[in-house]
Amino acid sequence: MPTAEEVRLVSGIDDVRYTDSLDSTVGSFMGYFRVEQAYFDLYRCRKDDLPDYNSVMAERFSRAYPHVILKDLRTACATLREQKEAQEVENIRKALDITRLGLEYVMKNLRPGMMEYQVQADFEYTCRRLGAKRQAFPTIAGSGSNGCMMHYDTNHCEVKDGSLILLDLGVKYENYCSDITRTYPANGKFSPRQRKIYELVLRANEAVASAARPGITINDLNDVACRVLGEGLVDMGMIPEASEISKYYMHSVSHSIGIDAHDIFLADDVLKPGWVISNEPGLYIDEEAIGIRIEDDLLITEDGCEVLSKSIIKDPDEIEAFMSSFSCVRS
Ligand SMILES: [Mn+2]
Repeated sequence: MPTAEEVRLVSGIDDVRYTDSLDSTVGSFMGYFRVEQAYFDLYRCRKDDLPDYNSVMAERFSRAYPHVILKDLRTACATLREQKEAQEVENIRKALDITRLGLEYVMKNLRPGMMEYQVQADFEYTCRRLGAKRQAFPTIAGSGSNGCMMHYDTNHCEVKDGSLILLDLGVKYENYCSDITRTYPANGKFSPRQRKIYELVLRANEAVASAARPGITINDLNDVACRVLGEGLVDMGMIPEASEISKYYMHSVSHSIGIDAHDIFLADDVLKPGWVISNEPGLYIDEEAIGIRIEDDLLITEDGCEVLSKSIIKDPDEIEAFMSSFSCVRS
C-alpha cells in the first residue's frame, strides 16, 4: 500500500491522510472551524438504486451535523472532467493508436467459422502486447443478430459466413479510454443490402462529425443522427416517417469519454473546446440479422471537431480492400 507521502507526490494533494483517521479529522474540523457546507460524491443513477458508500457516509454525516448543508460534488467534478487538458487528450490518442492496431489485427484474421470470443481475443491480445493493461470496458463482439443486442458481451456464438460482426471496444492507456465501434463483414465482403445500411449509418456518422462544435449539446447531435437515419429509412421504405426511427435506433449518438469510457458529463452542458465525445450512430435490424454501429471519438476544437479516430478505417471499400489483402492469411 502506498504511504501518505507517496500519495501526496503522485496526486499533488497537500494533505493526505488514512481513512481510519476520517472520523477524528472530520470531528476536529467540525469542532474548531466554521463549516457551513460539505461536499459528497452523490452520483446516483436512479432513486431506487441501493445506497452506495458515499450516500451512506453523507447520511451519517448529516445526522451528526444537521446544521451543515450537504452538496453534491458531482456537478463540480463533471465540469472538471468534461474539458480535457492536452496531456489527457494525448493519452486518449495513444489509446486510439492501440485500438487501431488491434482492429487491424482483427481484420487481418477474421474469417467465417471463428467464435466471437476468438475475435475478442485477437483484439485484446494486440492491446496487451502494445502496453494497454486493461480494456476500457468488456469487449462487445456481436455477429449477426447479436449485433442488434445492446451491451452484448457474452461473445459465445460462431461468426457465420455472410454475417456482419459488430465490435464495440476500447482500451485504457494511462487510465484514459478509447471507445470505438466498427462493423466488419465476416468473409471480407459486404452484401449489397448490408452495404446499403452501412452507408446510411456512415452518412449519419459524418453528419454528426460536421455538426459537432462548441455551443451545442449532445442532445443536438442526437437530433442530427436521428434525422439522417430516419430520412434514410423512410427512403428505403422501412418506416413511414422519420420520427419512427426508434424502431431501429434506440440509443444516444454520443457521450463524454475520459477516465471512464462513459465519462461523467451533464447533459445540459454545451460542448466546449477540449471535450472528447463519442459519435456512434447505429441501425439494428433484427429481422435481417443486421446490426451496424460506427463509433468514432471526437475532440471538440475552437470551431468544430477533430476526429481522433480518423485513421481507424470505416469506409466500406477501404475495409474490403484491407481484408482482401489478407485473404491468404484468412483462408
Ligand atoms: Mn460509446
